[in-house]
Amino acid sequence: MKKFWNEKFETMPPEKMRKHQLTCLKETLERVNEKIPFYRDVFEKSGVKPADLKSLDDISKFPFTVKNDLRDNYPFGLCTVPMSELVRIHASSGTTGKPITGPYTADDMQQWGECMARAMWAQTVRPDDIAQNAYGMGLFTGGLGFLLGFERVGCAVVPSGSGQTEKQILLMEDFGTTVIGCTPTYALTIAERASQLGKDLPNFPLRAGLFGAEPWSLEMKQKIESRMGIAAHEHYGLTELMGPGVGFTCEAGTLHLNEDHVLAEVIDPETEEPLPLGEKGELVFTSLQRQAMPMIRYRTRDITRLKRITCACGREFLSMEKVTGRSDDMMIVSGVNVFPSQIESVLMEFEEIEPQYVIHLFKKGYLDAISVDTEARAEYYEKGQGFLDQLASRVSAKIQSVVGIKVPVKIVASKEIPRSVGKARRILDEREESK
Ligand code: DLL
Repeated sequence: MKKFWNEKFETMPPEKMRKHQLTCLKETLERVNEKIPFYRDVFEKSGVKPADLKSLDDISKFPFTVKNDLRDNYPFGLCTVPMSELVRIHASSGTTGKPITGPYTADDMQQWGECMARAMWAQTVRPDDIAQNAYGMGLFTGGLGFLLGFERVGCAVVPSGSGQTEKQILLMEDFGTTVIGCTPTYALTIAERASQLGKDLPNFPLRAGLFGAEPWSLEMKQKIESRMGIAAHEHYGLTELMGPGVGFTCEAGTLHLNEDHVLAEVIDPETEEPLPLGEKGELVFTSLQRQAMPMIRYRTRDITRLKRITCACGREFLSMEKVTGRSDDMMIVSGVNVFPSQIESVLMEFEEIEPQYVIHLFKKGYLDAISVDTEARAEYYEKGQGFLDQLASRVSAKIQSVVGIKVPVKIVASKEIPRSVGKARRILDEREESK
């Protein structure tokens, strides 16, 4: 059995990869400049033209693209091809305004399937697997992106979609599902329902989970692994780039980027200056092969660092640290920057706490303040309110020691926090109401 899905690209030495990236980048810049008035205008305003790109580092001379540019050019203003060449259009819902469109040509679909198959192969998915695809099927890129990858690898896909949790468990048991794909929070929802139904997931044939689409801490990963009795693998991606398929963890647990398809940079979100490898900042991507809607220096708002390591898996692809949060999820509380992922890591350390939480963000005078609601594991409620209050203050003290500020914690009733079938909504922004 082959070790890599695409050995040539996955193990390409960095120097050779850079040459490949440069060729693709030049071609992409020329194409967007010729076909898309938006790019032509912003390049002109910044005083650059595609011919100025002599080396990969010259990308820093080009302007960024941000979500609002996609909204302003909604729905197809950033497309380089006529509508007749599109074969699929996805969209991300977002929380405000119009969606972000993700159009694909037939070639883009090929590329997407290739990127997904590489990831799945690295994550031990093989043709004899029965793969339950519990990502949302529809406009969201998760479901249909995973379908494409599973089919490319050649496994039997069960397109269950998200939701109908009891049905998911029944299918897993009856079909002998070996691999599941869904968001990490949905995995927890499934595990919880299974245990309520008296079903012992670790004794099912299920052995691997392909999780992504939202931040999740390492502690949450361990919880999922033990509750489901599986190895959890990670997928990273975004609608603007192709959906899932941008980054994936290998057998050694490193998150690699499909570097022949995306050029990654990390910038300081304040100064917008590129940061050296290893420094933490905002991830910026440029599409290298995308036909329908290539992105130039797209600011993801995701916070991470990039690293060039020698990975035990043999892949040469650049690696990226787990995304700990989005800059727009960062809360500033009493002058301290707080990410939901920090709170999550603390909560998950407590054996008594159920991996469910929401953060209330509200106004206290002129300042932003937060409080956390979480649940105890079912059996601890029997110990009475005194125990729960004491547990809440222990959690609060631990958060203070990690984050540096006092955050009130409340242990709410069991199952009070809404369970998610897709991406969890962790922050409840109540600042308008509390003014
Ligand atoms: O979430 C694509 C996807 C589907 C990725 C399935 C993985 C699996 P969007 O809905 O456009 O696309 O959301 C993209 O989700 O900018 C990150 O903030 C977040 N995100 C995605 N994967 C991860 C991850 C899909 N593994 C946005 N860790 C991205 C942390 C993630 N955040």
